[in-house]
Parts: sequence; C-alpha cells; structure tokens
Amino acid sequence: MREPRLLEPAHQLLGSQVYLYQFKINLKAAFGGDVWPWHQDFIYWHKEDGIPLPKVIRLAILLDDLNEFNGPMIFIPGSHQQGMLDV
Ligand SMILES: O=C(O)CCC(=O)C(=O)O
Repeated sequence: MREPRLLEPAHQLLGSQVYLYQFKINLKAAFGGDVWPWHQDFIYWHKEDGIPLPKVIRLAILLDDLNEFNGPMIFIPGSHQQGMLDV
C-alpha cells in the first residue's frame, strides 16, 4: 500500500489523497476456477458501502503469468461512459 510505484500514479490520476478501500486475492485456476460474469464493481461499492463517486483506482498485482487460459479480466471499451448499469 505504501509502495511509491503504486501510490504516486494513484495520486496523479485522482489528484487527491488516496486510501485503501479493499484488498483481496482472486484465485483463478486455469480451466476450473471461478467464473466472474460481466459486472461493474462501482455499483456495489456505491449501493452497499455508500461510496459517493466513482473516483476509484482498481489496481491488480498479478501473482502468476496472465494469459487467455487463466481468466484474464476483460473490459468492454466505452462501458465506463454508460454510467451505472444495474444488473
Ligand atoms: O478478476 C475479474 O475477472 C473480476 C474481478 C472483480 O470484478 C472483482 O474482484 O471485483
């Protein structure tokens, strides 16, 4: 959390002080791991935790090599401009 190589870009992108909101390890075993269907994270943080604005940086540190066989996270281009989509 205090690593400057992570903190400095976060400061620059958000233009403010930052805090750690949550951390976790997502285990994705190749071919047999969990499936994460399409979703937006922020709608849960907003509704359940009361975070007012999507002024958030999501940072992932990969513990293994990432490839098409072990569950890469995929983004839908432009979806961040469609606001919160309730699923
Ligand atoms: O790693 C993914 O595929 C999605 C993870 C995610 O949305 C989350 O951890 O909140």
